[in-house]
Amino acid sequence: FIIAENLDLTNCDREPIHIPGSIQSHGLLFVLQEPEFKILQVSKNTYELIGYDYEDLLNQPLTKFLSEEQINAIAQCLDGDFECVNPLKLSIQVEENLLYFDGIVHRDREMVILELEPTDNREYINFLKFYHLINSTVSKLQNAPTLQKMCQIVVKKVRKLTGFERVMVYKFDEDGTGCVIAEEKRDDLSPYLQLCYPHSDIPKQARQLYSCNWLRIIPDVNYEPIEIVPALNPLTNTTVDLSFSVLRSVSPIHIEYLKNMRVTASMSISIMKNKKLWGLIACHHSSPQYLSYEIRTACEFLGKIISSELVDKEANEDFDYKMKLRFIQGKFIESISQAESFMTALAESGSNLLEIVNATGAFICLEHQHIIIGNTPEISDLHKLLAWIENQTQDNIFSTNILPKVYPQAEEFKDVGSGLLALTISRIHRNYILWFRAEVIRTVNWGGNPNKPVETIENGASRLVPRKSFEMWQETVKNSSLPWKDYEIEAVTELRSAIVNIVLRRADELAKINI
Ligand code: BLA
Repeated sequence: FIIAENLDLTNCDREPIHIPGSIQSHGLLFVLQEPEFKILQVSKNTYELIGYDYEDLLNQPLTKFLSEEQINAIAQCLDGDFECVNPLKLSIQVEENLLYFDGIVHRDREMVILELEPTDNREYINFLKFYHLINSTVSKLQNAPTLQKMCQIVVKKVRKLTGFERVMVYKFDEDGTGCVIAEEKRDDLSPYLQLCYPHSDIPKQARQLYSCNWLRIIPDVNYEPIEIVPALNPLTNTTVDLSFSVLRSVSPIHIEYLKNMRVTASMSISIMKNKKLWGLIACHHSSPQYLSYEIRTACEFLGKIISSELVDKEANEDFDYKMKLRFIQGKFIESISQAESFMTALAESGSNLLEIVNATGAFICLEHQHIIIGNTPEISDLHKLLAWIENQTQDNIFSTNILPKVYPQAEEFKDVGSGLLALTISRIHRNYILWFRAEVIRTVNWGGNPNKPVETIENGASRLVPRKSFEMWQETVKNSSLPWKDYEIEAVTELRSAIVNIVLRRADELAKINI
């Protein structure tokens, strides 16, 4: 195992974050053996929270400080659909005071893990109250016309429910890059909206854990981790697995990241799509923030609602975009089929030609005539590029979103042409249409965020600052454009057959006239 002290930024993926051997200090953790719930392991902070030395609790039954009735409730909770029964409302007599705790219990293989968090809510929250807390939001989320609107509704509601100063939806790309796509925040904070971060900011094993356990909270990053003793379970001889614990101590690297960001409390909720982690609702606060289990559950529930709505909303979005493409394509084909001259029709098509594939520039080459629309490389570069494409492939379509990497001369014009989609209409007549896309960095709208959160940190630690990590993400996407979607490429294939049909029909008509 890599222990925390040996961690550095190169081995983050290997940190076993599910078995830190310690918890955050705001609660207690007990590892229990059934049936009598004998305490096999315990967090060392029992004296501070319930007035018992941890040594006096080891190997003792829970009756040492809980009533039979409370222990029966724990047993029932474990037997039943315990997700619904958590938290248990427990009280513990500590000298002359009766202290109240939320008891959160789950089974890990043959062990039972009981966690206690001090609470002010002594009563079970009424179901109707919980229902009203989120019912109207659930309807709003379901009725949101777009994914973007749905994310905006959720960040607003989570902020209202929790009081966090900043709540974001953080969405992952296929390569693990994460971008902030919705944000609700205190007015004076600088926005993170539209900023993107490399996959390493949330390493692989953390994503894996977050796919199983939907919510995690760090109420105060300045906590002293509390050891669980003995370190190895006497029966299983292993470190206790805290994957499903609510108090799990957090990776020291991530704690450093949060401190560098001037964040004192953090919570994040998983958003899943087709069993994969699609994104997170991420919350920040600049001072400690303790939230009741009930409020956390309400937030987790909202995470589940948006997860179930995602598939439909994303499919709709794709559908709407495809329909728009089809419409533009139809109009475009109609205009060129009616026009006297192909060249004039293409020249007049202007932005329609760009919209067909969501490009930022296009170059049309029909034998010796050329048309340029939007932002493209210089004409001399275009000719060289065309000669290169002719040698690249016999296919009618060539596409790349990393042109400077496959064609180094493109480095010169990557700001307008990091992405290329080339359509060959006729090789013999040298008829081509080339579409270009700008470099991603220029496409992402981040220029309006000049306020740097924190930048005064040295060396290795500076990597753990969101602004620096955003810069690192920029390095990884240098020389690339947004990828061409399959149906954009299909649209171009269809455009080619339409053009070929028009040309053939014209040739036919001409032949008849000549006769
Ligand atoms: C976890 N990193 C996380 C989490 C987030 C981020 C949201 C989930 C834990 C939580 O709820 O706080 C990242 N948070 C961000 C980002 C923003 C944000 C990008 O607010 C931007 C606005 N982190 C690094 C590097 C490493 C690393 C370089 O930047 C390691 C090499 C590690 N991040 C790391 C680890 C975890 C983590 C190990 C898991 C923490 C845990 O659950 O124990």
